Amino acid sequence: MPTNLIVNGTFSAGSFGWGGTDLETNYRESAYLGNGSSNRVAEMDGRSGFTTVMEQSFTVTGNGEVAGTFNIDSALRNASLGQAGQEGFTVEILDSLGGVVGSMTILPTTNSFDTYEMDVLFPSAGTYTLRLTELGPNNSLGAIIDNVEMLVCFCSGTRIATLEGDRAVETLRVGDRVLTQDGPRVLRWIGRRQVTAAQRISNPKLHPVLISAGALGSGLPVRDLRVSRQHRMLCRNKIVTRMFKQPSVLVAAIRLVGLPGITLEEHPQDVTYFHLALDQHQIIFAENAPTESFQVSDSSLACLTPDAREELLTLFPDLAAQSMAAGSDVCLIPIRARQKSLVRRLSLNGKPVLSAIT
Ligand SMILES: [Ca+2]
Ligand SMILES: [Ca+2]
Ligand SMILES: [Ca+2]
Repeated sequence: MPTNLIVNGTFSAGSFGWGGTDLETNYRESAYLGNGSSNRVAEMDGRSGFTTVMEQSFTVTGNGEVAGTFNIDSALRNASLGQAGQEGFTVEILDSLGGVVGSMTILPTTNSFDTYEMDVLFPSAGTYTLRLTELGPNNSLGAIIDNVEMLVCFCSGTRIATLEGDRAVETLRVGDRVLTQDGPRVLRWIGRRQVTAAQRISNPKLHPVLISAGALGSGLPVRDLRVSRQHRMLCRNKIVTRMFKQPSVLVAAIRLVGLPGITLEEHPQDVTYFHLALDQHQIIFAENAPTESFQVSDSSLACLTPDAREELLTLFPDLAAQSMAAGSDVCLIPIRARQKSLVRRLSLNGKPVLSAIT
């Protein structure tokens, strides 16, 4: 499912998310096109004598090249004034050094919207800028734009270890056999929650924790891994053994933030969280890093949409009955203060979350 990296590309929130000069984003479509529509749009020629530039930066994540598609709707308000084909704007997609990775010129010819599209290949993850610059007679009459989108498919969805090898989480189906630390187990339920950029802006607790490749130690995870804040990762090292008298414990991802390479990812992009439930709470492997399967608990149920919660509890009463308590049979989950204490000690000693125990 493609993710739209542009914030407020519909202008329903005025100029929110947009920067540049001489922005004109507060009028309704009918003000320009006289068609009665109350849809909010922007004009690419605010004032005569001022060149309108509209831009916003966005972050592309993933490994290697990422393919995207840029879309924009545009019409020309003064198409009947003999300036059709002269008025318009340029579109540029720039990398952080100002290099152009994609560009096009749009000169609309009618006073109704057409959709313009451009393929963009991002050479690597990073911050990019979309810039629209006014072209043509600088007379405060110009192209109207709406529905600006930079769609990127993060096909590199989190890979989960299964009996058939690593598979992108979005391709998993109920009945597939997922590898756990106790061997293969049947996947009983998959929960999916799409969080939009707007929801993330209004509730920062919806931001994922980004665990960069290798940040846990022992080369894990093998690629960047994003998990929800309360999703727990396995910690296995000598400090764990010393503190808990057992080799491994589960710690919520949010508590690991601040360790090298583990950050809260605050870019407002759409994100989809997946929950994989087996017959029991288990340790599974995401990008080869040991992590927990979905555990039915009050806090995990709170993360689900009401529909998903009802589905889970209705279809799988056993799962629901299994572990409403905070505990788990598979691995110790320390109380919050002890998790914090563990992470503090790892940080002070410069020790990774995962290390070989000899
Ligand atoms: Ca709009
Ligand atoms: Ca202008
Ligand atoms: Ca103009």
